[in-house]
Amino acid sequence: MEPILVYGFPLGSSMGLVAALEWLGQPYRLCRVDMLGEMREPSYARINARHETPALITEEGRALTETMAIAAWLEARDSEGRISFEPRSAEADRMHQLMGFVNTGFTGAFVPLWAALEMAQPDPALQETLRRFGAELVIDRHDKLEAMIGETPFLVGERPSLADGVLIGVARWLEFHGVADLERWPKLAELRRRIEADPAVIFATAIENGEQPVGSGAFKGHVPLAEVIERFGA
Ligand SMILES: N[C@@H](CCC(=O)N[C@@H](CS)C(=O)NCC(=O)O)C(=O)O
Repeated sequence: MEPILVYGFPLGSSMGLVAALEWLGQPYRLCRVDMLGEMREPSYARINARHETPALITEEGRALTETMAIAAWLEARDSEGRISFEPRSAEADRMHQLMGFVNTGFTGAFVPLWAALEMAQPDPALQETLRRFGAELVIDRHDKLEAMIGETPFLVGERPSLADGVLIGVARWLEFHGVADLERWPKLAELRRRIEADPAVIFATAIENGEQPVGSGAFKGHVPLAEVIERFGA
């Protein structure tokens, strides 16, 4: 069977992995999950006990969670070097370094902002503190990412890689939370424009929006969440 990427909407980090699947060009399916609804239901724990997306159902039907593990799974199947680089090369090391930074400090910086937004029992004073703290963290992590961006068109080299995919699903949260003007980080602004203009990212964004875009041909359709849970859940 084709692997199935379980992706979350709205604004899931998983969007970048959908783009990576398009770049990879091997047959895959998708499973769409409303992160504000069905992902919180007890049955979703059978796919990910931490109630998070993304998750990947492998060709053997195993549920694999955590972005970095899914990225490693994709990299291991990238025999044509479409989304990654020669093992043990400087490019491969840099790609892993950037993915590690984006998936930890950069992504984590947004946690206080999400917490303030999604607080079940509103607490204006705490929410204001979280927003201020989150904005400081996000700006600091953007400063650091800006300093890590080199002179190449994409994060590592001339073409998009897993590092660009992991970044692009998360980076748009800057605007969603209204933290700062992206132009404050000129290299990142240019990089994001380039990645966002890529056909695979346009495809992934349209999928997230519930549209039916025409992709590379690798996408073989959606599988309903109930079926994924029933067939592959723990
Ligand atoms: N460490 C996990 C974190 C995944 C994560 O935080 N996913 C978010 C969506 S991008 C999520 O599901 N959050 C739970 C929620 O929104 O309730 C990974 O890297 O895959």
